[in-house]
Amino acid sequence: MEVAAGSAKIRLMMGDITKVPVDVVVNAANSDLIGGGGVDGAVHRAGGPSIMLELNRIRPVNGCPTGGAVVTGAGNLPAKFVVHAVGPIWRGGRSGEDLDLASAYKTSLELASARGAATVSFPSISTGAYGYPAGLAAAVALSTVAEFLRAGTSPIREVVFVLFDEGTLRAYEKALAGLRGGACAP
Ligand code: AR6
Repeated sequence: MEVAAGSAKIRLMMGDITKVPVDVVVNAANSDLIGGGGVDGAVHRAGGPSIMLELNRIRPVNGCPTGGAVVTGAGNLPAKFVVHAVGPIWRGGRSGEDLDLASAYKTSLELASARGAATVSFPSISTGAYGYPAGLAAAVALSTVAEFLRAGTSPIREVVFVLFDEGTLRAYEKALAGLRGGACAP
């Protein structure tokens, strides 16, 4: 499934994000940037040790705050760069999780744009170990990406969400269909 956002497009697919060739792969990292399970584990396994070596050099003293991100090379991944984005841990929805999640996407898109990326892939940040409900996360993810692309200030031509399982893909399809609905002029 794909939709236009300004002169760019947003595409959804099911798969393993480490296997999809793009300019920039976004990883769902933690504040300590020390690797982990889920996408983070897969990115470091497939990308090889150079990614962690680079993180060890650039890691901020207090880690990377929730909603923030850092960039490294992509090692053996079929990409030029990896953006390591820190999504929020779900705490029930009243702790600003939506703003933090939107910030993780926006910061990633800004960093990818600054590297001249034409294509960017995202996993479903925060909906695995961090427990963010997929339907709510999908709405935040897609509206944030669509707004960014519609502004037309970035070299990014395509954002692809690489979703790992059927349920997450369905949640994003539903949210993307909602996004396509009519818009009201201000
Ligand atoms: N490709 C695409 N999506 C994947 C892949 C893959 N190879 N592997 C898992 N997913 P998670 P989070 C999906 O837990 O919730 C890590 O330990 C997964 O099914 O990777 O942001 C970090 O180090 C789910 O739909 O990220 C952090 O400590 C989605 O990716 C913490 O987990 C996100 O799941 C971050 O938790």
